[in-house]
Amino acid sequence: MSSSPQRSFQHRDSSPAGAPGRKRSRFTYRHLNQMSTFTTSCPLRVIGHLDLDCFYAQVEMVRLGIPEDKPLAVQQWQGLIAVNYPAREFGIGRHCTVTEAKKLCPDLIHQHVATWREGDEKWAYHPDAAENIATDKVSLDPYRLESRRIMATIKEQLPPKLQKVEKASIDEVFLDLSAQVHAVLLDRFPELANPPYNDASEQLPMPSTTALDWQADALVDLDDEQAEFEDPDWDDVALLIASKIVRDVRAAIKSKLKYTCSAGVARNKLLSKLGSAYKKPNMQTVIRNRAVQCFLSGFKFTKIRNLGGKLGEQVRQAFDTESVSDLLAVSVEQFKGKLGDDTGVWIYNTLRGIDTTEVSSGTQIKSMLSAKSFRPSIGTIEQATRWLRIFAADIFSRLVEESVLEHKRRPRTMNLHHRHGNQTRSRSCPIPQGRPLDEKTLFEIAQTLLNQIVSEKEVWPCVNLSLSVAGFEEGVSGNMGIDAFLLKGDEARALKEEPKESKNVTQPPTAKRRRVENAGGIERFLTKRETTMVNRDTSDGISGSGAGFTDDLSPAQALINSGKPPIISHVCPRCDAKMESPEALLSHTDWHFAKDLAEEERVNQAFANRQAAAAASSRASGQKSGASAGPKRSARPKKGTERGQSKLSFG
Ligand code: DCP
Ligand code: MG
Repeated sequence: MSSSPQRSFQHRDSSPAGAPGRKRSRFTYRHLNQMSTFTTSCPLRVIGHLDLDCFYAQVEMVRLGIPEDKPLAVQQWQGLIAVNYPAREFGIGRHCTVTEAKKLCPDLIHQHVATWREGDEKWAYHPDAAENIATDKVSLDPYRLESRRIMATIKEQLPPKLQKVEKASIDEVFLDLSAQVHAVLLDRFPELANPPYNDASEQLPMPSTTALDWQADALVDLDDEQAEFEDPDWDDVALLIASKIVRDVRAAIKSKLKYTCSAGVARNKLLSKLGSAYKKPNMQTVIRNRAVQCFLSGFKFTKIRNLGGKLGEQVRQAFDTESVSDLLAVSVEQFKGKLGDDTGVWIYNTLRGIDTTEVSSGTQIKSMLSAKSFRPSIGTIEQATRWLRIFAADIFSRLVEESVLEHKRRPRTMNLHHRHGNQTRSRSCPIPQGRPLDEKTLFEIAQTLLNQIVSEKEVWPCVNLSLSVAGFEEGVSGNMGIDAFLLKGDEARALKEEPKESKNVTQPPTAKRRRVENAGGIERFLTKRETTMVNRDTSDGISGSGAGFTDDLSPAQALINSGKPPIISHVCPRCDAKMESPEALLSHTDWHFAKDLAEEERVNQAFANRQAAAAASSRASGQKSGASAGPKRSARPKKGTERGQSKLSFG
């Protein structure tokens, strides 16, 4: 446990009024107190974001006992979905095919992901998986399992009553460290415990520490160079303590599970996430409050979460720039005029590093999907049924993995999606509540839906089948165990006789998409943590995290506090597009599939020329490590000594 990080700084004797001659802190006793309740508008808030380095690649390296310096990539069919840092030095990235990558680095180890094989009871690492795209389906279970072990290690490392941990995706975690840091502050600085005259609006004394030792952390330059010579305030001390906690968490993950991760520590989720990507691998970046504007100004705004897609493009067109600095000159009224009130306010805040999104510790999975695109297509109900078994097993194992059942939340509906040529059919029905739920039950319900679909004319050949469960809600009251959810086979069979709510979705995917795109307001662009878990052969189960609107540090707060939460959405793991329902997401992912096929054709053609050019340019640059900057890395140049690192000594 690291509830009380070792003293990484010393302090002089302090007095409640602060050291003689020094001004009072910018922060009040009320602000300090807000830390203990995770108040999202607290200006002393401290948030950590951890992102595993080349996650799937690390999982395979640890599993196979491959030394850290060996180049390795994780393969899915002929493509790469994760590339370790040694391999990135050869210019290999997710954009490469296996053949391209091997040309760049003949020693590359390329490990195919585990697959479910048609008719198998369980997924496995099949040596011939890449040649069996027709009969295999990717399983991401090994990574989900490791993701859970990482979460468990993080939670063990933090004091149980003071932690708030949000799993943001398969390899990302947010930590609200405010309450823990609050406890450490009171322990180390007893003068903070008693507000003078019981007046919570009284400013705190200045910290008795005049210099902080940030150890190996990357520190972002301050907005104003002179600010480096100013004494640290409590927000700096809070970030320092948080940074030590995060360092300890990372060390625990490394020592227990052998994985490295990078981290960002800042006052909110928006900034801490940018921080974790700032220096990779195995580094952590602290963004002090006085450094926020300088930090953000170095980015293209399209690097900021929720600004990478359509909204970012809209902003770029409206203001003819991609730079954060340029947009800082734009007033909130101008943003509102061009983008609408909500979006305008949200952008205005985001560009200033303002984000009060909560770190949410609950499991909020909204739906789960398991799907397979068939190349070649399948032509019989027996074949389709074999796939339904795999989908049911896949979804059930994820229900268990994600502790959905333990949290007494269970899906209320099941949907089966079937594609024949351009025609998509979809059937859904309720999953009976108050009765146990297991893999066999899921399969039997799916089979019922399939029977309904195939009773129609012209359903074969089928090019895509997707099974999803949705409508997760609280299961039962009281403390019934997981066993209580197990549904007996005969009850499941009885279900087949029950009337079913069904619908037939035959319109092309684009119709749905257009409807989503036309929905107005900022909500379209924002991701909430309620999410669809997707397991398709072309995607993963990454979920998103939310974005918020206000922060009470903002001078414009009164003007721009919309207080409107983002709506729930279903997020495409491929492109982050937000869909209104699992069905819309299915249509949308089908569209990706079609695009992938077209792209595959195009890539095959272009490949011979491209790989030669890539190899030549990588040799010419002679700068192997530069090539390791993945898509998530900041464009900011690396600096030698971090400002503040060497200068600061103990006071
Ligand atoms: N992933 C995927 N397809 C994508 C993006 C990611 O299958 N288009 C999977 C593989 C990654 C994992 O999700 O290992 C985590 O995604 P990240 O974006 O965090 O990428 P990595 O962890 O691989 O690299 P980094 O070190 O840049 O975080
Ligand atoms: Mg990662």
